[in-house]
Amino acid sequence: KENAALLDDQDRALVSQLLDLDQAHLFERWPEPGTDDEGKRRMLAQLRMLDASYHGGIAAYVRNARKLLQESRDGINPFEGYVPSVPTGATLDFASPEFMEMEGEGLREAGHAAFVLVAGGLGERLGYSGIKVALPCESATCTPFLGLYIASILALQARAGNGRRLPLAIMTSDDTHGRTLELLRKNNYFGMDEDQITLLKQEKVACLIDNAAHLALEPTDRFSVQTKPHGHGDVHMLLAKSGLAAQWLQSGLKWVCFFQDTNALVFRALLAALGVSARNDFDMNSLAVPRKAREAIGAITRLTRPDGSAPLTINVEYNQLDPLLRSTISKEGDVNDASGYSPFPGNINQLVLKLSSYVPQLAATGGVISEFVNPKYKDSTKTAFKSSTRLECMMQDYPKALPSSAKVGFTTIKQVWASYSPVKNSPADAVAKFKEGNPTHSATTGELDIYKANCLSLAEVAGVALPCPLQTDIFNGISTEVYPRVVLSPAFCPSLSELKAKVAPGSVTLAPDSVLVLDGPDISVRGPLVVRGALVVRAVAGAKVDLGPLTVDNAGWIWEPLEEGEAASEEDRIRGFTVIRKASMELVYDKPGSYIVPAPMQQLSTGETVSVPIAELETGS
Ligand code: UGB
Repeated sequence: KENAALLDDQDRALVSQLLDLDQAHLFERWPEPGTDDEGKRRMLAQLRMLDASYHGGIAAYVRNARKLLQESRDGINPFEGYVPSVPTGATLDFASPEFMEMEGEGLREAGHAAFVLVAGGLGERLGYSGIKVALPCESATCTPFLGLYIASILALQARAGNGRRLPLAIMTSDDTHGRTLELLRKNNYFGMDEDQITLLKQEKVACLIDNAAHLALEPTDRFSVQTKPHGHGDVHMLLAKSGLAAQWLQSGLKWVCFFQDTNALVFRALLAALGVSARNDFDMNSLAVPRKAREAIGAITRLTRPDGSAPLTINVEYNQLDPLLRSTISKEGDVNDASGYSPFPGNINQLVLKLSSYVPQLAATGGVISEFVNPKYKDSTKTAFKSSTRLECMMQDYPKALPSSAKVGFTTIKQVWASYSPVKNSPADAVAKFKEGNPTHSATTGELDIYKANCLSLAEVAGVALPCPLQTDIFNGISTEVYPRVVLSPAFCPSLSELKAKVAPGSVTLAPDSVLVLDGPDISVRGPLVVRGALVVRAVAGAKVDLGPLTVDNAGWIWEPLEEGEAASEEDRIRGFTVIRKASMELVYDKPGSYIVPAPMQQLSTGETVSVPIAELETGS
């Protein structure tokens, strides 16, 4: 009351609402007027922001929190009364005729797609001080994840050839917004038009200190409410609120593809998923991977009432799946079937949604996604928390808001290496996972799996014989096979069918520790191309490069394991290696034209065909 003069009408209404919600403790430590007024104003501004950014305001947040905290305390199973079964969807073998067919269909649909990257997470688990999308996805070209994603979208845009610019929305948060913008600006938006990209910033939500949903104050600042991220589910609310999804639909787009911040392989499988979505007219389609029973990855599950009504196809987190199965259809719980895998596909949170059903759904719900709370209790009485908690939401829970007539499916690519290797875990956590025999989802494997996927793709569609045995190494305690360091840029081949068309069968031979970078939309390999060492070919659009018989033999680049405690950049340290560039052949074509490599001597002078004397471009260090 003494501080009432600091409040305008809006503040007054909000504060009185908070008092009604039993939140008086927020203001109890306010000193008398004239002392720390700046702090009080700061807190009022924060409360206004928290009120405005949550659907229904702070009052709705506290009410929802009380309900969910009560359910959590009562041990209510959110899937109570449901019977699980395996949903319908497509299971594809990478590079199989069916995969290629779906990819072809997806490529046609990609010209009508918008893309959404959720990048609000700071990635505490990884222990990297920067934003994750700025991390180089591999160390051969050092392309940041964000650069890779934008290049992938631009390559699809170029192939679609319908003159349409494919929009990209990036969800950021206070933790990532400024640095994401800076990364984009510094790199000239990685070649995309600035107005093709929309940044949507999610706000955090207030932390809660107890089952009565009292809001938490920062321990070191009595004028600041403690906040934490609300989860990637916010993306739907932001797409609704900004009107962006509606705008996309209006402009004639058909699909919206969601993806996470550090899976460099996502675009390898996304086209096939788009094809499956179009073929089945799916309202929602989740990319999935085979999942080992009890593996710590959500399972895509069909849930119905015992009489088969109210079907819902949804991600069930792994810790909820086992008890659900035990209490319904399987006494053994979450077990592998004859294939050696769980019959339930593993969710990797790469989603394709149909805009014509998504937009009306957003309009009806405001994009609000069902929430959950995960308090860590001090003891079994569940009366006190170890630390503050908050409500969270996940983007894959979108189907909970859909009518039961909606078509929700999945697309599993049987080969995990072809579609999923995110960078999520710190070296310490990764090595622990490695010792348990689980995928490490580390910066080490995130990079090495790119080379593996490229090598195996070349083997699948271009009959390239891979070195045998492969090199093996130990990086950050993770012992692994290392494939030749092949980087095929999105501009070179945004689809597997294009790779097949560009690389002649059996035309490439790679030494175990070789490096091959192909970056340019008009490069093709006739061969025989033999790489012992490092070869980098870069060509701008319109530079038609025909790689003919060529043997590259140089000292190459070495992926050198780091010793424990050895000084290194943070990026190298989380990978466990550093790259020593000894020598490479670099062929750079920065002007349109036709280039034959190696250049026939008679074409060296002038004319339409330009040639490059390779020996002069050999570099060494
Ligand atoms: N993210 C945001 O943009 N905002 C947020 O508030 C939080 C995250 P995590 P998570 O790939 O195996 C997901 O933390 O949530 C972004 C699925 O829920 O990497 O633990 C963040 O920047 C799970 O079902 O993953 O688990 C990142 O891009 C499973 O599929 C993305 O959201 C799991 O991923 C994911 O955030 C997986």
